Amino acid sequence: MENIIPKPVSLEPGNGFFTLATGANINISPGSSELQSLGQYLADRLNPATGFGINIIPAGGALIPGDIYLSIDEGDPALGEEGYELTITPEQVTLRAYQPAGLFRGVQTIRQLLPAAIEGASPAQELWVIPSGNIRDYPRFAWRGAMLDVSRHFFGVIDVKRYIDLLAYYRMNRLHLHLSDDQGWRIMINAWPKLAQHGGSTEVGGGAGGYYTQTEYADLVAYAQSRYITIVPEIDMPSHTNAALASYPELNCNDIAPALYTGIEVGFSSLCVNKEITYRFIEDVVKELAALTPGPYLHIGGDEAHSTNKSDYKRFIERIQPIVAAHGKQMIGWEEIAQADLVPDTIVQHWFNDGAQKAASQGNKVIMSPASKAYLDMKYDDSSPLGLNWAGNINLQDGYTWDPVKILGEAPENAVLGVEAPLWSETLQTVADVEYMAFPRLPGIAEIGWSQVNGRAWDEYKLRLAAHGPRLEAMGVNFYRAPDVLWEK
Ligand code: NGO
Repeated sequence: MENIIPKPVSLEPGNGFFTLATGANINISPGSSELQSLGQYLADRLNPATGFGINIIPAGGALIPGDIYLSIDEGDPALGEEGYELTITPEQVTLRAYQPAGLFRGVQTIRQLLPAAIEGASPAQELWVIPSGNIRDYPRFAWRGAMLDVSRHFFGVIDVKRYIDLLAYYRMNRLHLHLSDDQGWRIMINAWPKLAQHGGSTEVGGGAGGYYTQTEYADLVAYAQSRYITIVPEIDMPSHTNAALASYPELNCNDIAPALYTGIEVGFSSLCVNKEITYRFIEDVVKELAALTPGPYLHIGGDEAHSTNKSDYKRFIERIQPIVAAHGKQMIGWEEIAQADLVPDTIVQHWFNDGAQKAASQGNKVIMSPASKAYLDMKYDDSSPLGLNWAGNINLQDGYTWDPVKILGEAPENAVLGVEAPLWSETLQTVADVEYMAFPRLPGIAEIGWSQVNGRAWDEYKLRLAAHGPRLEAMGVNFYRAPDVLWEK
């Protein structure tokens, strides 16, 4: 019971065990289609390894021994959107929440309380027991995210769905997709089809690249939604735009399209900020992307505009802000955007300078992704075969032992919306590469985002993490077996 990640707010062990056995059902109340899907999600996690064929039924009057109960009836509003209460007795497993999202987070805790073999893909010989006890749990921060760079190397729908499932297991709730950069444009925009067709046709190292059709993107969004994860799309501008500039000559100040780019330098490209067509282009892109994105956020990048002068940059950001708002979205940008005059609801993402601190002092909300702690693409140590090291190496302890509200200096703590772990893919070509860099650092970031700061310590966390080795193995995750953790077998 002690090995849950992220660590729950409160946990009281009880006496005895609940045993999941053949014939068990998942009872839902109310019997809505949303809870039916949620129950099915849990059954789909339990059925392969147990072979039980667990079904979903609407909860009746008397409690059935051996069953699991998921309920939002008379849920406690104090649990908030994502909190839950889990009671395990030898007779039943009862999960209650105020909202379905809370049930979904609690379902992850049920998974983690079962033996690690529950994550296996085929029936295993195991006694499927859950220790008795009570858990009451809710997140510290509203924003617990990961970012995947699908531009430097392209990752298809199946790969992204797998990443979504792993985020869900650690109760994260945002996936930021870095959909465009110098090396590739990864989403079809019908008004400007060459962005994807030409701008998406390669990647770092010269491989074939790729892009999501709008149908594929919508499928990803829906898949994430079924895991109560919000997709945050990013189109980077005015820099990191070579793929777009290469696709349409008119976006360049000199009307000449540059060649596609497959290296890893940053900051050399810029949209032509003094041409009106640039803003028509952005208007079209934002319009289509906003229509495809049910989540409230749209990220416009804004980082490292080294080839745009400061006053042009400022005017540019101030012109983009109302475009995003006009399409009903809340704008997010990397912290460089704090040089511009921001409207109060623009969110600023910290990575490497003091822009977020300035924005927070002015009343804007910030997301914390400090490069030296939260960048999953930094090497673990000098011997890491993948990754970059411009922000230093980040071993597991460095990646775990920081507090998002302590990074901002004098800025108010309540400005911090939460945390996000970016994974830039300059050096990552396959899902195995992605997993190797994300695991096991990502669960640490998930815990920083979810768990209360009191009671968190590396020495205790690393024991819990050790117990996740067999779970990650059962899921087939290619994780880095860091030598500072005594991985359980
Ligand atoms: C920087 C840069 C990205 C790189 C990344 C590599 C930001 C916000 N912009 O982070 O283009 O891929 O570092 O670590």
